[in-house]
Amino acid sequence: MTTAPTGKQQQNQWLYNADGEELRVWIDGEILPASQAQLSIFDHGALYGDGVFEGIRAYGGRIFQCASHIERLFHSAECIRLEIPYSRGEIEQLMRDTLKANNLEDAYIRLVVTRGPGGLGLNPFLCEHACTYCITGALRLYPDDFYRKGMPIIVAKRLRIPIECLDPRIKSLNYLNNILAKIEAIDAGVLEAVMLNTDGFVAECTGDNIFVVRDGAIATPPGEAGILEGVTRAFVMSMCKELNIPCQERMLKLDDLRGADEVFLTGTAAEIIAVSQIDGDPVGKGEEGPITCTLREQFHAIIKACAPEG
Ligand code: PXG
Repeated sequence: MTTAPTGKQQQNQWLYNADGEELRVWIDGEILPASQAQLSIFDHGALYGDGVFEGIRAYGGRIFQCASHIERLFHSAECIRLEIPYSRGEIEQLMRDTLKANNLEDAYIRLVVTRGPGGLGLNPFLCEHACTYCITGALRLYPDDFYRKGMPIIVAKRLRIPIECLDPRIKSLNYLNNILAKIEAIDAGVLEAVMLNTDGFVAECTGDNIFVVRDGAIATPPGEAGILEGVTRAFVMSMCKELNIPCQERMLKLDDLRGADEVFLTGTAAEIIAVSQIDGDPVGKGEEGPITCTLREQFHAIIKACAPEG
């Protein structure tokens, strides 16, 4: 039985390192102790969820798929007509500077760009300037057990927001759609929920993409299903190509999940993790299957082999 950390303990994980020293964050060009960094209460990121973000990992001092994350950040910003006040190169540098300020090599990086301080009123163009900040800290993964045994999930009643309303390809600060599905998962005693789109097709989980394996072939929903096109998802698809495992993007029904030999999730935090049960029913043999295991081991081998950058 794993005891879930309290909110305070979770917050402390981002405020202090393992030695009890306060972590530093980068905010609008300054590096400050986390407790001293401030965001205005008038920031439209806080008032309206108006902003974009990225969740990124560093392994052995190397920022994993750095260019893809930066590209997605700029794409998300462009979609909401938010101008990021830094170049792609400056964004990469500020992440490196934050890691360095905290002496971190294996870390989670949260990069946020908000619309910035403005008045009460939706107009984003009245905001003074975008606010950019970067938090780095220790990793927060699913319990170790889950990687060996697989993780139970549920099917959320909450549907993924349609592309026409708010394209899930935009990684915005508006995560309530996912949070409401996550609450369903927690209420059901599990950590993740798969969400369907309004046409009844499988979209994704609240913070992870989903893959099914049947008869040795892999499939995952396409962008048009209403998903965040995950960086880990793209990496896994390229790994499949290398390993000669057929992998296609196609629309999936719930029955494709229920009748699968294996189901696994991918995400920056989760990496690759098997699904053992859906709504209490076992997937395949109810444990991590051979293809998920191969991909997970290959993923770790690649990450380990990444030589630290100079
Ligand atoms: N779908 C959604 C809705 C996500 O938020 C993914 C898929 C996987 O994408 P990546 O690019 O990470 O492979 C995500 C990513 C967190 C956290 O703090 C969530 C994500 C990533 C990192 C941290 O819960 N979600």
